[in-house]
Amino acid sequence: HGHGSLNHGLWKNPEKVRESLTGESLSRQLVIGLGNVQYDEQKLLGLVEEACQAGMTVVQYREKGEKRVDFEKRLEIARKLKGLCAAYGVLLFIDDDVDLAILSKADGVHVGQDDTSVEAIVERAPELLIGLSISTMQELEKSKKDLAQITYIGVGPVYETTTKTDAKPAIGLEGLKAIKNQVKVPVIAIGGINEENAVAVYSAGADGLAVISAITNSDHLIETVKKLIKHGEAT
Ligand code: 3NM
Repeated sequence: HGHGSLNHGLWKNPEKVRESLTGESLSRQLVIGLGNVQYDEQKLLGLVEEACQAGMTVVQYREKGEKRVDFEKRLEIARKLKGLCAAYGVLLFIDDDVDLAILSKADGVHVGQDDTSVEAIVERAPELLIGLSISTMQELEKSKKDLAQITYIGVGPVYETTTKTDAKPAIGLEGLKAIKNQVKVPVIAIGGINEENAVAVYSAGADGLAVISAITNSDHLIETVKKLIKHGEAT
């Protein structure tokens, strides 16, 4: 792998992340997306703390769908997450909600193709790091001008996922490679990634992994997180 030695610290310092936008020196990252806490807020905070202890480098807070808690509650949770993450040097990204990211003093915001534009985020909140989802070559083409402004692209779904109900078709390792070959910005692979396929995903060129169910369904979270990270170091 061409990215040289592991250095999780790069992502532990937002300034450094911003300086390393070319991706040349960025190391493997493990992003964990969590949210929809209406079922159990304490469980969410507990998962995040454990994952922080195990070496996760970024957490993305995402509350989706009809059942999500209201904005005030989301803000309360985001602020708690920020405090927790900051204590471990882990970055907090907020999915798809610039207001929530600003008010919770999150490190970044993650947007999809149909969410707030990168341009609008930069204008409104230049301090925020930005992650952008890209699923196809067409989306990549459409997003070319945004690439210089963002921290990473989320590419997927690499494999079928049951977590995101409106996910696009799986692009496979070939789809991931094709996009990786076109960009300098770090590529975070997402969708159906787990302990079994992580090595293949890293081998295809991913700079990091983003996972949800691999963590939420794991009954040995710390081991799972450590394994996902270790697979990146070995690849
Ligand atoms: N975004 P799991 S796939 C949130 O392709 C999300 O943009 C995707 O969950 C995309 O690790 C996905 O359980 C779900 O498959 C990831």
